[in-house]
Amino acid sequence: MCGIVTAISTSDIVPVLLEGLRKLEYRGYDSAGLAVVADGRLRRVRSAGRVADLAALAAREGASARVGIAHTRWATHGVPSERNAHPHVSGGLAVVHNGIIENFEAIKSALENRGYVFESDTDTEAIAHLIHSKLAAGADLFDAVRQATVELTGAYAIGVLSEADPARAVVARSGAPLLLGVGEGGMYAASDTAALLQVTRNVVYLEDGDVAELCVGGYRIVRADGSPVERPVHLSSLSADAVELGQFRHYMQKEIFEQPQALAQTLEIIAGGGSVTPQLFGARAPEVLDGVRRVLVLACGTSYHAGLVARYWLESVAKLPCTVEIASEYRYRDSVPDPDTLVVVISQSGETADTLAALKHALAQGMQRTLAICNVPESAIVREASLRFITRAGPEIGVASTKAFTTQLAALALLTLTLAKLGGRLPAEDEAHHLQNLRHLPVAVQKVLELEPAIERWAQRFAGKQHALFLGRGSHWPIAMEGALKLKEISYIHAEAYAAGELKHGPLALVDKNMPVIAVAPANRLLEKLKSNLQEVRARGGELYVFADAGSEIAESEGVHILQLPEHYGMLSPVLHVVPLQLLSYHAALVKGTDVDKPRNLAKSVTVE
Ligand code: HGA
Repeated sequence: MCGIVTAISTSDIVPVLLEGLRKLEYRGYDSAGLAVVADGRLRRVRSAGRVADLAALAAREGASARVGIAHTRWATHGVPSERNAHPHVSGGLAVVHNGIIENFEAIKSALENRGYVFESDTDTEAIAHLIHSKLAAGADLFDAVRQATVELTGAYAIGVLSEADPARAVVARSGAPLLLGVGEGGMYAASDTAALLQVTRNVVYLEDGDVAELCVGGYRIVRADGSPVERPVHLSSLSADAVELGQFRHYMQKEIFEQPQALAQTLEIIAGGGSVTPQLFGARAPEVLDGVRRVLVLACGTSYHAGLVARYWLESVAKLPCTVEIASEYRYRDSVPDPDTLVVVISQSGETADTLAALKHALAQGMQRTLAICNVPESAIVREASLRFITRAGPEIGVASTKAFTTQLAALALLTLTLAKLGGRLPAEDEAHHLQNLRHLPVAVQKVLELEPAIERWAQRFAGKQHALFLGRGSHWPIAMEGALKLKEISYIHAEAYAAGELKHGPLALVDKNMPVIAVAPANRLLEKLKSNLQEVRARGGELYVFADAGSEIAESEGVHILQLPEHYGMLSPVLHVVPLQLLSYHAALVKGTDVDKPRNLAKSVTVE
């Protein structure tokens, strides 16, 4: 959340800052702003609107410069407004920030006592004045930033600029992502690689506690105590095309349709081989997985739903007890640590603050067997865990997660098979069968995508509703939860998911002709039970929208609408069944005219608690 860009170059950096913000806008879009030093003066342009509004404003003001910082905001402290938009200034100094400064009130009152006047409601402004106070005490810009960071608690990635010292920009990070871009004739920094592909693919990942000075000719990095440190330069494999919209109207739509390819790339690792091996999860996997007796999955949001599906797989196929917990709860709960538990953390970005903190909490409790399932190889969570599985979904820009979810499920299916095999519970013929199904998965998902026109018609019918109920059983209950979450996120229709057997214990009271009920109904051993629950809905006048599959045999009738997925898919059926629910929420949002890729109040890559 919040995107920052910093640039210093021999040519005008304003277009680079704006293009960087466009690529980072998925991280927050409450406001946007930039500051540059031009003709020896600090100039700031801010807009309470989107990056496009900022660009228009910057063009009107003729902003151009060789050094600058920029920001796109997801508000944590202070309402979205121009007054609270970054950069925040103190004298001739400007700061952009991603994160939360937990001790900002103490810093603020100390600085107010010294005469500093605060103009915004943000925590960030305290950073600006704090650095300014260090400059006033005689430190140079680089050292002033370093000294200030020592006093900050909480999370930050910052970019800093001073009109007194326009030959450099300074950046620092702790607990929020930040990387440097090493360009020809310029140095850059940003919250994510996508913002820098326009100028360079040579990137340097900063570590927590690093402070870096950027000049036209190069950079240096120090630790909080001032000691110099070297960080390797990586060549990013991300192509600029991967973050372009292309023929699609929205990133969410693009990413839904990229799922066959994303799954194929993620599963390439087993494309040729005839068996699963622990090494799929990293070189240390044989040692880390040996003797694992239970699994604890920690995640948030959509990734949490992936964990809930995996619980059914791990318990039924690998016969390992599995608990799935919301990361923000686990990190503050008194739990009983067990060193033989494999802790699996799941996060698209690998920067999710609560998931990272939950992982650190588990490690601090002595749970050393850890696995990260992530879509970003160099992310904080991947670096922290002992094992890793990188989903190869490609960049996910749409705030509503889609291809990250299905590729996480593919990774969790491989984990299930691996643990089952290590436990002696996977006969060779079962393994061959599961692997064959996994290899066929991209084709099966492709066929489900062909249901789009029919789903579009359904979306027309219930986009006008205020509420919706989603029902599922077994491993499809979390799929119902994911369908409800998608609908809430982007169409703002209030949606709840229930294990279908729970209906009669309360939610049935809500059912009438105005409450559409969406059921996930594959042909498995729970289908007959589910059919009875659907009868209970029909008996109360509720309208049913049922996603069945080739074997479900549920007939269309008045008030019962059926869409049939082309094939039944055994253990992996949840991967197929989530796809129509993604399409349903996408098309409901289109009918309602909401901003699909930038839903209100939300943003992606949740780097704050
Ligand atoms: N706390 C700052 C930055 C917010 C942020 O990083 N969000 O993800 C603010 O509220 O402006």
